[in-house]
Amino acid sequence: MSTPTPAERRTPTVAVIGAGMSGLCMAAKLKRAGIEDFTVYEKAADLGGTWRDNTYPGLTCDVPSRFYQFRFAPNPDWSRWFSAGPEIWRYFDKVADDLDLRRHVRLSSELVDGRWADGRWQLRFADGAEASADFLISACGILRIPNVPAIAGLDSFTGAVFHSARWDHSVPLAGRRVAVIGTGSTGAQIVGGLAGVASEVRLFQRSAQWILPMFNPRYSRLTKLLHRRFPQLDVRGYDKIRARAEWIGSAVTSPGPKRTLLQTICRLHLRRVRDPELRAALTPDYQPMCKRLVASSAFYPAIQRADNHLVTDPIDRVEPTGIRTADGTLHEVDVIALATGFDAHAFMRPLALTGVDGVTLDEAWAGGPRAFMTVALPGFPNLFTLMGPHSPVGNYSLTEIAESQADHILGWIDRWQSRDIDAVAPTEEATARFNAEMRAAMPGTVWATGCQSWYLGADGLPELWPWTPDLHRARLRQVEPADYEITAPAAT
Ligand code: N01
Repeated sequence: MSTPTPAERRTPTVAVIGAGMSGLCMAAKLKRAGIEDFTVYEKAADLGGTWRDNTYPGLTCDVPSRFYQFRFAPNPDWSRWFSAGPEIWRYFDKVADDLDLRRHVRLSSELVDGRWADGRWQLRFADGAEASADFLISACGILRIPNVPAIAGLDSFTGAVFHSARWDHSVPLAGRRVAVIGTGSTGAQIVGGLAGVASEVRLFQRSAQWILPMFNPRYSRLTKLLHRRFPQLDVRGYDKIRARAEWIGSAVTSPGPKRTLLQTICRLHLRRVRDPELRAALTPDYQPMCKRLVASSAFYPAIQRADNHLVTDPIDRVEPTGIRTADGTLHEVDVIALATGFDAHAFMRPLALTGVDGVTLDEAWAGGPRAFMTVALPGFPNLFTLMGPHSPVGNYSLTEIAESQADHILGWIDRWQSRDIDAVAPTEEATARFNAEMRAAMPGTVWATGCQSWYLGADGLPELWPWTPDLHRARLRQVEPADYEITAPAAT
């Protein structure tokens, strides 16, 4: 078949689910590829995803600002090495404006059902609206559905109680007693953020966390000026930090001196806690980096304040005026903040998807979420995922991962435009082989060294990309046609 002329190339209709970081990344890449017929369906009334939902005190992204941005959308104006949540939200908002993405975003539009029928995705929304698309791209985010723990009596509490991702800003905190449940990245940041604001903070710790120090200087006016004048500096900064982040990534995925060095830094950092009893209580019983590493220079000073308390006795129940621990103590508080994490295995669910032969996503994922190369699902043609199962989501920048995945997806859309394909999905064999390869590589990762975390699947094994982010990028660039079931257009 001869190569189609530009005029013969087809124009696809693309539906993207979610206007958070990765949905906006996909939208920007589509636009840059000259594709205009796309819609980003967003369930909420505003764009921004995780940066819209998370507004808790102390929220700071622990990935450097210069690397937590799109490589194609430099930002000379970052105020610090690590940015606070509202600044990042503003960045994505500005990207949407600068790249004219907003008119493609349909807000308050929750996709509830998608079916592959007659070579297209047939879509139905919560408000009854319908649409169809040649490609369906899930950019729903991973840490989206709050995990509200089943603690007895939680409903009986007479003060305010809310999850960290649903922070209730109408509740005053100044001079009040606040309980924080959970010691992940979120809990650690909230404790730092509340220091000196609340009259007392009680941190309920089920497991201690290793914490990497995070120095956070301001960018000078001169740096901002230079970056505005020479945008290449921004890209160079991005690449430099990416190389450093790759270095950390390889420490996580294979044992050796790099891992030992990072673990030693965490152990030395813990020495900032002067009281031996408190230090012992804050010392985890597993290797640093087994859970996602928390990065904070504010946490240890905050937890050592006289008005803050670490509670390590297990929670027995919540009562109208506070939290009763197993030792019988009632910890009276005015506010309970649940920093208890998310359902990291839902991905695009509860959205109902039906692929080839009427197979539903729930059926396909009965044994747990799985994908081929983090981006595609067997039996679900022309469906792609950003931040899908097995993405390398550790302490690395998700913006970079989203870009690699979006570029891969664009490659398939380009083949569709050129009339090389009508539909594509990975084969069952390739997906099974990829999952087996992943499992074989897991024992080398630090996540498999014995701890509980959201990285683990139902069978207790980690579910993340077990190699370096570098390899993720490289493998998404190499498409092996034999790994895919491709429907070619009918000959004319
Ligand atoms: O959630 P988590 P998170 N009773 O799942 C505890 C990203 N993030 O929101 O460890 C008592 O890590 C649970 O205890 P245990 C980042 O990827 C990024 O903090 O299971 N405690 C744990 O301490 C991060 O990894 C940034 O024993 C209960 C905590 O709650 C991810 O979000 C900032 C409990 C949950 O920790 C999730 O972090 C913040 C119960 N019933 C977050 N149930 C950046 O800066 C759970 N816990 C980029």
